[in-house]
Amino acid sequence: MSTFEQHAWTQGYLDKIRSNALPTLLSRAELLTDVEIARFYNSMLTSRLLDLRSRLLQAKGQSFYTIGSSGHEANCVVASALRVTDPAFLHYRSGAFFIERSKQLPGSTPIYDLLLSFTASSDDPISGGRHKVLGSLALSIPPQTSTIASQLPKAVGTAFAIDLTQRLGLEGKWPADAISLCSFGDASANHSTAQGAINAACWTDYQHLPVPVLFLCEDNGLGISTPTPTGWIHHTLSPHMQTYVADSRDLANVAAQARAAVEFVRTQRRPALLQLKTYRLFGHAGADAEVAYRRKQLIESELEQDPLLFATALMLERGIVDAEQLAAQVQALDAQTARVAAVAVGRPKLTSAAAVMKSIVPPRLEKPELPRAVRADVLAFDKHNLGKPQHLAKIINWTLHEIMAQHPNTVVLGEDVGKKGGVYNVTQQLVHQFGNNRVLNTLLDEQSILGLGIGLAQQGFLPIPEIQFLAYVHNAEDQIRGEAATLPFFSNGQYTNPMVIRIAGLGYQRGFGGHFHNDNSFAVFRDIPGVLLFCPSNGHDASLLLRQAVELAYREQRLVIFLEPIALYMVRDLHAPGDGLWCYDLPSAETPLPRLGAPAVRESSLVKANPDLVIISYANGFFLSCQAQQQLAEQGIAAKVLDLRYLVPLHVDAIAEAIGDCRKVLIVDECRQRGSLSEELFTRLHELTPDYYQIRRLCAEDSFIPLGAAAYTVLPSVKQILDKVSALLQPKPHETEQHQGVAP
Ligand SMILES: Cc1ncc(C[n+]2csc(CCOP(=O)(O)OP(=O)(O)O)c2C)c(N)n1
Ligand SMILES: [Mg+2]
Repeated sequence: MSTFEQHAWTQGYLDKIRSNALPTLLSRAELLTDVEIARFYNSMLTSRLLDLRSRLLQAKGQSFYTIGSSGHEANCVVASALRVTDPAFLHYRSGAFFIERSKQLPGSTPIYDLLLSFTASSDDPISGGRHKVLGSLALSIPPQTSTIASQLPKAVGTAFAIDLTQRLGLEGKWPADAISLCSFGDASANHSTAQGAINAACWTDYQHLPVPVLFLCEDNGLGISTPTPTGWIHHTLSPHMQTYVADSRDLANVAAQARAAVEFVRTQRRPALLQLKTYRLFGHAGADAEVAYRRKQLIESELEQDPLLFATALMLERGIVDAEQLAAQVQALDAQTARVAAVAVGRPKLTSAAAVMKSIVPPRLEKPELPRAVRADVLAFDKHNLGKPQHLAKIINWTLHEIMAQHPNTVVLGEDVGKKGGVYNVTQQLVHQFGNNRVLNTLLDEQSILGLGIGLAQQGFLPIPEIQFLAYVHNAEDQIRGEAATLPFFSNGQYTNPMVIRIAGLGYQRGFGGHFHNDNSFAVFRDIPGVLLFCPSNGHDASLLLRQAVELAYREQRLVIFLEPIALYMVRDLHAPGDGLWCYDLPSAETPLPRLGAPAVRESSLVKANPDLVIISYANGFFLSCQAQQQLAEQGIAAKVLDLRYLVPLHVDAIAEAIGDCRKVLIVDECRQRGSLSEELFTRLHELTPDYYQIRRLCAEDSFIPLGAAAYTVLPSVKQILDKVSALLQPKPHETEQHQGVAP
């Protein structure tokens, strides 16, 4: 649609009103009062004029997003059936829903707010100029990103969380009788994320657990250029839940179906589908040349089905206004959007990286210190082990017990975390101590687990989801990357989802599992702004780091990924069977938390004024480096070994401080040469003090991990560490100071 056509549309619309060239009504809409019709009409028209205005602004380089709601505006009727306190996770075509909901909150200024969003002004009350999103804190509309269907898992999670709050007698963000709404397109309904979320809702409902979520499918029959087969949405979705069907051209029909659907979900606390027939007008977005894939005739006949024309006809037919009054209303509203747009384009923009990045890290909250749990009580179930040094898995388990006792709003969730206690017993006994409302055995779907985590967090819980193996986070990573991590960013810090995601991972499991149970890449977390990644190698640090992660989530609303090296879960000995050197005491409640970003330092048993080299590692690599350290000491070489513990972000100053004056550095990274932390560490150390350090890397091969003993052929070993050390200490003639960072 060109600028000319946009003006032409308004003119043509006015002509239609004046000449009464409007469609025949499908019903007289007896159900609706005149006041309701006039309000819906206003929301629909406002949304339409804003769509057109956004395109006009874009033509002038003043607006940056033109995907609109034209033909979908009857979704405003659904908004009116809901309350402003019902969280709504919206499709990008739910503009009229947003406007209608604003009317439930006196003082709202939706036209200005939306225009600020289109024009990317830092005054935009939801995203602060970072994206065009439909969102508002006051209206309970968390902002959505552009990834279709990614909001469905958290909408389901939110629904579950609302009723969980009641079962646990806690205070939540959304009230006890709230319901969760998510809208999405018909093509989006096919996405595995949507299917997974709908399945998760139905799986929960099937077990008679409350999950009050309304799925609103805005079915325009197209996904960009791909038609949705006629009847497909009904065929694929309706067998699973109570379904309501409505046509946007008949507002009374939409109201009846929407009210019934909302009533059902609210009173039964069960999921339902509202299939709303919509019509996509003016192409997919501003830049979409629809004629390339759709017959002109079809485009024109779709324009005749325009729900706004039907609403217009209803206004006139019911005699709410006459044609001239209505035309005047349209012109007045159009003029108003033009005036407000003129103001919005002049409002400030984000002009510095610091301003853009301000909301990557959520704001810190002033929260009371919670009393620590009484250890003897919390861990009484394991009293014969208490007081004795333990391996990593048990110490994490004990720490989880203490955390859950201290923070009444923590919830542990994941596959098999209940009675089985997780694959490696890390969550054992928790369900017996805290009950199955706080230890949630989920279905097998990582997207739903993380979506539930986000929903719980938005409701005010402190969720601790578990992903069984690192390799299995990948098919759900968008829930972290595109949803959880971006929520504070796109809401200017107003919405947050603090949580601690525990993931068991990394390689070296003796003779077990092959690649997927020994995945040695966490590169996926390293480039997500704002996310923290902790990785302990031993029980002592694990306990402190887990407490710190929870503290950061509790107080600073942070999203922390807690990576646990599976191969070290049960390890007790370091050098020889029975030495018990990898068993640790549970740190006392008074033990101070480590300085964020500071590596743990393990000095050589060989005392020298200065170490001969420093080995930097983490997790299994740290364990192997400690073994190497002893052998080096026996050879008269003093190696200081650092355990990074905090992997994202890297605090290079703290690392350099721990290295001290030593120039020779070996990085032992159990992840692959390409994409592993070693690359960043090497670069950052070099950038910090150019050419000061003489650095070597020992990494895993760029390979997947095979089964059995073959696994060790591609992973760093103690022998390789020793070889690297000797190469580093006795450079060969061709290795010069400039020739650093040779791949292993
Ligand atoms: C996961 C993902 N894949 C692809 C896209 C690109 N994309 C944006 S909208 C869209 C079509 C969505 O169609 P539908 O769900 O029917 O919504 P409609 O635009 O028709 O309202 C696609 C493929 C995306 N945003 N997200
Ligand atoms: Mg569609």
